[in-house]
Amino acid sequence: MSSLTADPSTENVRIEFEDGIAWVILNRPQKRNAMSPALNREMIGVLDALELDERCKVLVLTGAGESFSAGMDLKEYFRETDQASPIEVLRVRRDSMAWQWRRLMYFPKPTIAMVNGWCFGGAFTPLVACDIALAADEAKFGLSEINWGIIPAGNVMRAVAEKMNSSDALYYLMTGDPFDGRKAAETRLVLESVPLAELRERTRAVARKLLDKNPHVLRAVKLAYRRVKEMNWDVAEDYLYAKAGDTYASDPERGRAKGMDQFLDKKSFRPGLENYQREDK
Ligand code: ACO
Ligand code: V55
Repeated sequence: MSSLTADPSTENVRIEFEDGIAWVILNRPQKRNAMSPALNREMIGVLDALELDERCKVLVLTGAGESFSAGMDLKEYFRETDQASPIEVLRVRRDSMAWQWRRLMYFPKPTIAMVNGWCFGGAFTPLVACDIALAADEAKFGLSEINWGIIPAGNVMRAVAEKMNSSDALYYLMTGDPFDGRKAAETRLVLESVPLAELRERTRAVARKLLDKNPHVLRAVKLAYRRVKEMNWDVAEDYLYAKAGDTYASDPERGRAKGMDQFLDKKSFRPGLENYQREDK
């Protein structure tokens, strides 16, 4: 099947395409979308497929029912692998980390986490690995690891350190207290929270903004940000000039030339306030 018709949905992950948006829905609502080894394995395949699927221009990660995700599946990911061979433990960890941050963080299209409900522990990793996180005011978050006797691993603690301000980070890591979407935004773990009834529409609006941009340049901006964040200023200067030249030279829609022409000559738009007029969106 061509990428225009194939359904990449799996047993535990549902995909819905809508006008350039791929809604990736963690789909074990009866288990609060806890991430099992099977779900993790499937998510690697889903990201592989969507990377090359033209119907996906922006990816939204969310959860079915009343949960975003209740974190790692305590039964299937932890208790059942306690009996498994060391190789099997390495395999389930690798599959988990492969999509939850490595693949997701460097996914070449914009990603939005839409936190519609419960979000605990392991779920913080894919949450932070998305470019933008939007939450429902009513969503409940928690670094619940301390409550059941483990330290946050699976790069959860690294994800917290990336986004959450450090006063809140230690408080919530050490107490395991749950907090809501508003608090998540206040700590900067997520960009913003809105009432649950408005979350989907707000997410669509942010996705549409991104859909209006030149996708070639958008990909370069995102990936360059991920790289530059780890660089010193000298290396960043060199990298960014090289990347800017390369991005312009390889841009199929010649955005930079159009932008200058439309502003300086046609005077048909102002780049400070809006995007240049694109022909083929
Ligand atoms: N792992 C495995 N099963 C889970 C998980 C999980 N993380 N979360 C929920 N479930 C299962 C429950 O065992 C239950 O299964 P059952 O119906 O077969 O008995 C079902 O989902 C529903 O769970 P309830 O607790 O009955 O749902 P409720 O809506 O009352 O509460 C809540 C939801 C608050 C999310 C609760 O399920 C919970 O505390 N889950 C665990 C959250 C957590 O601490 N996750 C681990 C973080 S640490 C880490 O990810 C490494
Ligand atoms: C977590 C912990 C893990 C893991 C994945 O805290 C996620 C969350 C202790 O191992 O493999």
